[in-house]
Amino acid sequence: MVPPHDPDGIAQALADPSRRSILEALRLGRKSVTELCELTGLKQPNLSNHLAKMRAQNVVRAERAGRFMYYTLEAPFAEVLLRMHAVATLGARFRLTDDGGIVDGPVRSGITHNDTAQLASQLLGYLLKSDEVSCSFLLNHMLAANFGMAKIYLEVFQPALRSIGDLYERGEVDEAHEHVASAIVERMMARVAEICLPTTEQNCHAVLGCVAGNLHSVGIRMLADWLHSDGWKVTFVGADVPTASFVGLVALEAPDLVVVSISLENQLEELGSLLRGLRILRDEGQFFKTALGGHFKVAPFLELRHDEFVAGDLDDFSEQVEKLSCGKGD
Ligand code: B12
Repeated sequence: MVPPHDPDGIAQALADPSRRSILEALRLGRKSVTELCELTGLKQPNLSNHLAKMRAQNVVRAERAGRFMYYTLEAPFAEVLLRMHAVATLGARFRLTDDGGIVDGPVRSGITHNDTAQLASQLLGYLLKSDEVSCSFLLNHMLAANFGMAKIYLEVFQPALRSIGDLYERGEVDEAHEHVASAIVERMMARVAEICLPTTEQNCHAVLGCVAGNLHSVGIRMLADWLHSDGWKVTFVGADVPTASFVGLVALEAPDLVVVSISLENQLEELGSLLRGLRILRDEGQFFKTALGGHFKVAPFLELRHDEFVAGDLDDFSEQVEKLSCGKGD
């Protein structure tokens, strides 16, 4: 009997250009045989032959709807492997032009520059058009050019999102576009985090979340991804965390570091309550530091204790984290 998600099946499919083109087409979603013929350029008997083999190996799944048979990618890891393959062979089919377009072409490396300011402005253009496919090609380019996580996050994603904020302030972009842009960037970040895996283990644990009322989760997600890639154990709680349950989670998980993001002045009161709750845990014997940051600069409003610190962006945060020692309570 064929085991579920036969790894040899997906390896064989990746090694075969025809099967790979079928899988690439299926990444776009469920497809009929006719659609697959059009997308791959394969003749139907040849296509059906490949589909039958990949079906037997549980690489693809078939389901009938009315008169038609539809195919989908079966193994979740097929998607991950395909992405890695796409990065490795980037540009074989598509290339991005410097002015932001995508053209078909046999050029291996599409973008002819690695200037992050220019890449950020290209990304901004795609985000404003809700063009996730072009965003994805842009990310492929950066991964193929071996940009690290910090460079992609700080020099490309962050400035593009901040430009969206400037446009919002001038009334040129609305909340819906802000939502679309941050959702696309979050999905791109998930791809980066999947590739930038930790190479060491730090024996350090961080809990990260936004203070109650703060919906801006992208920035703190960047910190979480960076900590994870640096070997930390990470508990990411996300946006708008109710204060009592934030404190409850910290009590339960006993981390070395608690990271809190705040974006607007009206969240200061909740931040005050959260800090009080965390200080009680410390007074009761838990050892951890608290880092504060985000769009709203808390420094003039809160008096911080020796075990609490404020940082700016990811660069500043990572510098301060490098100096921490875990598990010692100092
Ligand atoms: C996307 C976005 C949203 C999205 C957020 C979705 C999501 N899933 O995150 C949505 C649509 C929900 C939103 C809502 C609002 N937003 Co908004 N938003 C933005 C935008 C465009 C991008 C935010 C972002 O992701 N930036 C990129 C990340 C990487 O940068 P970052 O968040 O600054 O994070 C970095 C550092 O701050 C730091 N950091 C972050 N957290 C922490 C924590 C610690 C401990 C440390 C050390 C560091 C740290 O490290 C990060 C990485 O370097 C900004 C514009 C901007 N200038 O950033 C406005 C912006 C933050 N929003 C703003 C406003 C006013 C709002 C709204 C009130 C109205 C609106 N625009 O819809 C609501 C309020 C929501 C709420 N209650 O929190 C203002 C805030 C102004 C202010 N501080 O007074 C901004 C600056 C836009 C503007 N110019 O007017 N927003």
